[in-house]
Amino acid sequence: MTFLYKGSPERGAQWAKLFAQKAPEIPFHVWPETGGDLTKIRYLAAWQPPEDPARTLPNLEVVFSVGAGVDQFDLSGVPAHIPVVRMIEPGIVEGMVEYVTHAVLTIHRDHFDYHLQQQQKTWHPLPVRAASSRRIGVLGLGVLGTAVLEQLRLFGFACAGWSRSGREIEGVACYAGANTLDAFLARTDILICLLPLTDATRGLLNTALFNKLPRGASLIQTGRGPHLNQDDLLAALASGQLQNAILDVTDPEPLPDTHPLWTHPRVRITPHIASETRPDSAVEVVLENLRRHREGLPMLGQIDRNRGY
Ligand code: NDP
Ligand code: OXD
Repeated sequence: MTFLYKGSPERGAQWAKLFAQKAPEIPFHVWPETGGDLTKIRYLAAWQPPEDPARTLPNLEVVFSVGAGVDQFDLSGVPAHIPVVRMIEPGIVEGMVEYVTHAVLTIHRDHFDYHLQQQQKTWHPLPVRAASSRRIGVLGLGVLGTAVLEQLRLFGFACAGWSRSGREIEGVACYAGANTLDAFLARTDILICLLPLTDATRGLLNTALFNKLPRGASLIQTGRGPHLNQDDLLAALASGQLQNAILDVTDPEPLPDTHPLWTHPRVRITPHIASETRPDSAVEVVLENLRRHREGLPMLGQIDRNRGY
């Protein structure tokens, strides 16, 4: 029951150390070192599996994504009977809550304007708006969207979220399904994207959607680059339909040097760091999932391959 890690070698070394401490009975290898006999590999944790996994790792039983999303996986090469498990662990959640809270407060407390003022040596206080008058809307009410809203609610923001099937979150107006999207957008001043990337969500952040937001709304994009039509974003910023955008993900990553988003005064870009899997808590979750798998129980974060998330 050998475990193979295929990702950054530095993180692999951390996982190896944690496995040696917490589960010394499980042989653990960090790709491209595999222990020699690929038929012994039962479990794979990867950002991207090796090519043709069914042939390369013929006795594979579970594929773990080292990230919360699985859109980067080419699942066509992973046989249908093999469960694919995404990462749900406290480190990813805490990181995302911090990032989005910081981004919301940056917009809410007018830091885009004050940054421009500073460049012009201008001292011009703007009116401070009550959090209760600022309407936050989160696309995606999963593990991350829910945690973000639970934090933002504490500041007093008017909070709402949108998902496919609906949720109940205290103090948050929850919208469910495509036919509620327009009403959700119409009441959203700061829109946060925390959707998985699927055929249904690719390109969702486009001109048609921006036009349904109140004029002067802002975008925080922490999903996946291909959710956003970047030309449409530039047009919405130019027309004033959108006021600010904070992008943690782009398409491609990184953007080419000449891309206008890099230097746009109303855009902040970070290099896909909103949150990161934390090896110590991730290994705990993976070990719990290995136990569940051995006992025939459902694993935490097991995705529905038909739904794509
Ligand atoms: P979950 O699977 O827990 O939640 C996904 C949510 O999106 C669910 O509420 C789901 O609805 C909703 N959803 C999916 N498809 C649709 C659709 N077509 N229409 C409406 N709602 C939809 O995911 P997480 O919260 O854990 O993560 C969300 C995403 O965040 C990841 O997939 C990844 O893209 C991104 N991410 C980005 C990181 C970064 O550093 N920038 C780090 C980690 C994650 P329902 O509840 O009905 O199923
Ligand atoms: C993830 C990510 O999905 O880092 O975890 O984006």
